[in-house]
Amino acid sequence: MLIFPDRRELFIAAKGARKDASKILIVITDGQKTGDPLGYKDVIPQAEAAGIIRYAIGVGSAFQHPKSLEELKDIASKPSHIFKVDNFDALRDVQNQLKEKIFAIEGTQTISSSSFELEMSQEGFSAVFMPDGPVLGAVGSFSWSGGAFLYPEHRSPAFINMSRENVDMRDSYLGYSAELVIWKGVQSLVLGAPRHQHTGKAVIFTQVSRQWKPKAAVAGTQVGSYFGASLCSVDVNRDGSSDLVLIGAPHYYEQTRGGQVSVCPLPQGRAKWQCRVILRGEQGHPWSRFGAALTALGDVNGDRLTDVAIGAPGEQDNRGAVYLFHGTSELSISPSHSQRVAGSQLSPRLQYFGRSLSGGQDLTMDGLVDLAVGAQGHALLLRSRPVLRVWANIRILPKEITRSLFECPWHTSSVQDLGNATVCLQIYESPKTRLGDLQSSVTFDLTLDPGRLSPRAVFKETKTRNLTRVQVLGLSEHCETVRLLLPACVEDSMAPVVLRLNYSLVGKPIPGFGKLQPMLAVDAERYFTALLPFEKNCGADHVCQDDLSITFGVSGLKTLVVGSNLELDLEVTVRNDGEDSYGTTITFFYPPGLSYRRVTEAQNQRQPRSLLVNCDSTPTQSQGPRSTRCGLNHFIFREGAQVTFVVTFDVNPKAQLGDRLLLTANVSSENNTPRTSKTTFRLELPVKYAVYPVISSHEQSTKYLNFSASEEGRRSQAQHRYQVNNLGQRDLPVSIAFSVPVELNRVAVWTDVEIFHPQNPSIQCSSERTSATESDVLTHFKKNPVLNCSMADCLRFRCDVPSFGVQEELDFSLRGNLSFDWISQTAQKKVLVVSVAEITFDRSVYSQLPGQEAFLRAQMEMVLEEYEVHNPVPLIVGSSVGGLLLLVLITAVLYKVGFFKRQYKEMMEGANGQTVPPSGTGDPQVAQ
Ligand SMILES: [Ca+2]
Ligand SMILES: [Ca+2]
Ligand SMILES: [Ca+2]
Ligand SMILES: [Ca+2]
Repeated sequence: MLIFPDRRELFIAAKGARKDASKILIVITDGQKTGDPLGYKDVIPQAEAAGIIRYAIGVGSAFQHPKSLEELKDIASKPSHIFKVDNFDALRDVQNQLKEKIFAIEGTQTISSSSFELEMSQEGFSAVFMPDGPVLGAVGSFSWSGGAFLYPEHRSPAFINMSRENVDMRDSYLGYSAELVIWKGVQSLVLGAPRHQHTGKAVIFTQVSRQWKPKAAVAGTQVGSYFGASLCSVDVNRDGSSDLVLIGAPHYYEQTRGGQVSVCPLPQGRAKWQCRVILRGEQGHPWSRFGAALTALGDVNGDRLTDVAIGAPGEQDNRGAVYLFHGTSELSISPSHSQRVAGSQLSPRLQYFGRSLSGGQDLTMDGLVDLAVGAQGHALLLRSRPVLRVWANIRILPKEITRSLFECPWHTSSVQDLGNATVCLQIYESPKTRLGDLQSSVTFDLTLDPGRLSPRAVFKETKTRNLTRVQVLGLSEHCETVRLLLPACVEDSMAPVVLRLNYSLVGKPIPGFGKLQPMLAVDAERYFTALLPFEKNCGADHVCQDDLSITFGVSGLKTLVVGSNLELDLEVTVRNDGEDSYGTTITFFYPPGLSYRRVTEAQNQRQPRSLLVNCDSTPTQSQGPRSTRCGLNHFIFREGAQVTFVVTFDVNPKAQLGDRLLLTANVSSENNTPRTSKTTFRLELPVKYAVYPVISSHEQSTKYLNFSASEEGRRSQAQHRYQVNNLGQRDLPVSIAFSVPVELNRVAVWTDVEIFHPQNPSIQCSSERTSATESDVLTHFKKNPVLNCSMADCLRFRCDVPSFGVQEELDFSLRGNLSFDWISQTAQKKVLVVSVAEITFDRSVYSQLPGQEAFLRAQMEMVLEEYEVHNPVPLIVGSSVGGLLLLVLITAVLYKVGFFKRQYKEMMEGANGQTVPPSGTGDPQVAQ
């Protein structure tokens, strides 16, 4: 059935038809018309005349009938405008075909093209009032490139867009949001394009010779984030110029929170537009759409900086929430929110609370800005609470504690009146309201010497360090005076007595304003501190001029012997001949090799308290000079005071200090009195190094020879061996001198003497002859049968060891041929021949370890003895011919002179025809 519509009711201006719009009629029918008195012949010409384009859709099987089909042809303007479908579901396909055909008719010159200009512009999607006139966003214009129309008064509208400059703008939705920016009186327009290149963009347009041109743009970072869906310009310091634009990206995805807002300061000059701070909602709301709505609030916390509100309508299963962020003095927005108002706090039924916001107006007429919040089907008005701040002050009289009160030297201490402290509080509103006198309950705590173990002053009222008050105060100054006492003598009179005030405030609900309750500003100060100093003993000028001096000594030590003196004691005396000295410190400077060990009281000192000094060393590199700082335990070093103490340093036995040790000490204080010659003391101490070389005679030396007076011209080989060791802790150059008698009154004693030193080839030895100092041979030998270098001419060897190493051992042997003819001059049968060895080194640098001097010298004595020959048969020594009798005889002689058993046994073995071990000397008479 089809009832054909009346032309008089359709397509008339009264029903909304535009004069220039195409007129399209779609007739959907399931069969032939019935019950309509008018025929097609009556109505189709009217429709033709009105230019109505007609589509006919036949639904169902009726149209297999030729008559019915004919009817469709009558209805449709063209045969191509006829559609037939089997059922109503199939209409959906037709709808799509229709769309294409209708759009082509509507928007384009040619039927095949599908591009649009302003047909789908959705003008009014966003709106902002500019000084020139209103601006309406038209997101759908030019294939959803978008743009905005500005309607200036008395002029034709201007279309502001980017589509002709940049084909990439297609589907950008420019104009999705619009915001006005004013910089020094010049207006700019910011448009959001949240689908630009899928990440979104915001563009600033400025007017250049009456043309609106893009000036700067900033793009989003995440695909699908809808960056630019919301905009809000903010004049943070309220000087009339916008400082930044908030750009919302409500679909920005993070795992724990959805949506974010970029804080983008306006670009200056040709600078690139960049965003500095990112604002986010609380964790736990991935679908919150934080940033779906933005608004500038005005100043709600009283710091004269604009604050902003941000909607997050998707939080808590779309119940929604609104966040407050404060402006900062750097003309930005604090990245952490000051408050979150959840829709569920206000009503459990609210949905999408925060999907739209409008702030900055005072709708309640109380002087405080309010915030209108849109929710699904609701609009709510949030009002701000009055914010209070407190100004606090404490005056203490008298301004300092006089010395007579706190020093109390002789009389027993009694409680002293210190004076009065006047505590003042002034509560004030910020920002100002029109709410009249606001009352609040203020709690304030006063504490004396907070942080100290025991306070030096107390309140007269409580007799303790604490005093608490709770009072209801209005917006006027409140002052209160409390009295202070000094209960005992004061040990520390340097640091002033501290009086600390802590306060808190709870606003009283304002009568007639529901539950509106003032509050203390979040960032308000909550304490105040006053100081009560002690009078200083610094004369009428109140400037303390100390006069410090320092001296020290090393108590009798003339030379520091490194390796022997393991500790070095400095006895230090510090005096103050001026006014009181504060924070007196003594600093010692010394070379590495010394290290600070301890400080002790000087003996026999009359000092009032036990130890007055403590020291610590600043850790330093192993190289370079070192220092130790010592402070007096008592902070004030009084006028006329003196302190003596002993600082002990360890001396490293391996230290290299050169030939002099320089120690410096200076004394200083916090008085900052200029230094004088008395504040620095220097001491130079000669330095030597302890060494421990030792020399000893070796067992393997010739100790005994005998001879017979008849053996004229016989000579025997003799050797003297010496051993030298370095038992000390450092290397040193040494010289070793050996003296050997070689001639007595021009008769040879020891000839062809040579020196051997097998170990060290770097040793150089030289020799020289020395003359006898005594000449009276008979008298000398009668007294003392010893041939030494006072009687004999000697050969003196001098061997230089350039570096005698630690633990090194050197062997020296003196070898030569000993004659016996000289002995007849002495008229003795038994004489001693002595060689002497001596170690020398540079005594200006080194010092033998004390008590070990004797080991620097050694001597070797060799006994020469004449024997009687009873048998006229010459004794042939060493001959291969020898009978048993002779051997027995020799053995007997040797036994008599102390020949020991091992060699006797060997000789006995030799006599028995066994192998004789080769003898080094070939002389059986040599005792070894
Ligand atoms: Ca500003
Ligand atoms: Ca503020
Ligand atoms: Ca208000
Ligand atoms: Ca003075």
